[in-house]
Amino acid sequence: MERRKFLKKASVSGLALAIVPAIASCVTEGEKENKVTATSKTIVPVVVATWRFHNATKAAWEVLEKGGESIDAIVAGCRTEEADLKNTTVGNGGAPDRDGNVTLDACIMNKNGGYGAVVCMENIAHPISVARKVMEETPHVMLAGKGAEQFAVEQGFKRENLLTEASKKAWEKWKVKSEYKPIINIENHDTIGMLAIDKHGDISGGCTTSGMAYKMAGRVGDSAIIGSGLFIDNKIGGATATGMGEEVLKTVGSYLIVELMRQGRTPQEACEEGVKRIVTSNPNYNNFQVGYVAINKKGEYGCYCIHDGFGISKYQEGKQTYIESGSYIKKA
Ligand code: SD4
Repeated sequence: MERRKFLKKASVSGLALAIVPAIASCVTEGEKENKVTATSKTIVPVVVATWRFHNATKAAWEVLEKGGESIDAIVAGCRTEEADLKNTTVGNGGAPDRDGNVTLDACIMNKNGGYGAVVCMENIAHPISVARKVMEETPHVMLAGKGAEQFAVEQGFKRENLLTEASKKAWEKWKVKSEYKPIINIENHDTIGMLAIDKHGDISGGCTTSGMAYKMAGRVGDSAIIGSGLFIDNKIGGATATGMGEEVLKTVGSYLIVELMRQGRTPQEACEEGVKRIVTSNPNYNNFQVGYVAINKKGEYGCYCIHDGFGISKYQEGKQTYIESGSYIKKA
């Protein structure tokens, strides 16, 4: 993640501490006349993602721009990041667990509240697409481990080795000096959580990750768990998370944020409250990172993370307005 300029948003008091990387998120929205903050009835397609995943948000945006559905935009966006070998926390090229196996978690939610997920799945490069198949082709909502892999193969997905040479080398280096303990790395959070509204005003979301680097074998984080890494209520909005999954799971973060929006909070206020819950209950919060991104039915969005410096900046690239939050901000 590269340092970016940002416009600082008001921070929640008590959270304004840190010096460490904040989340960056990236939004693609319609052109100026259709401001995302519009309260008119105009439906404005919007896609928002954790971190600065331009290629992914662009891929999602291309679907929305052509009038496509939000669920297809989510799949296109998430697949782009899963295929990126340079991203070592999502899909192919993801960092392995402490035994050297790459295990992936992903989930998806559609406009009807449908949910599909895979957890701890190996050897399949596009867990977001397998999660969609679970949602659409099975009577279940979640498949784990070997069962998920077997289902994926039955559905025509290819088995492949997801451990790249670079990830293998990094893991081998880690093994030597780590005493074989899973690490909490506050800088290593590039999970993609993505939320989109299409021209019909329908919201979908997806979240995909290889999870915490060098985690214990069998560890599952928040990303594939409904209400934690992702939650969508098409009447209200959606939220998604990145960072230390254990903390998001304990506070059912994305569900909390959507419920707060239901009670009238803006996406920004709801994200801040989601982070505040974690900070107030865990005195150790300086040692991990959690960030949320949320969107409501009007297309308003917000984002916040544990460490300070989480603001939103806009910039123009061609006809597109991009919006992203600051990362790596040091509070003076
Ligand atoms: C997890 N939330 O497995 C994920 C990790 C993450 O960027 O966000 N990585 O806990």
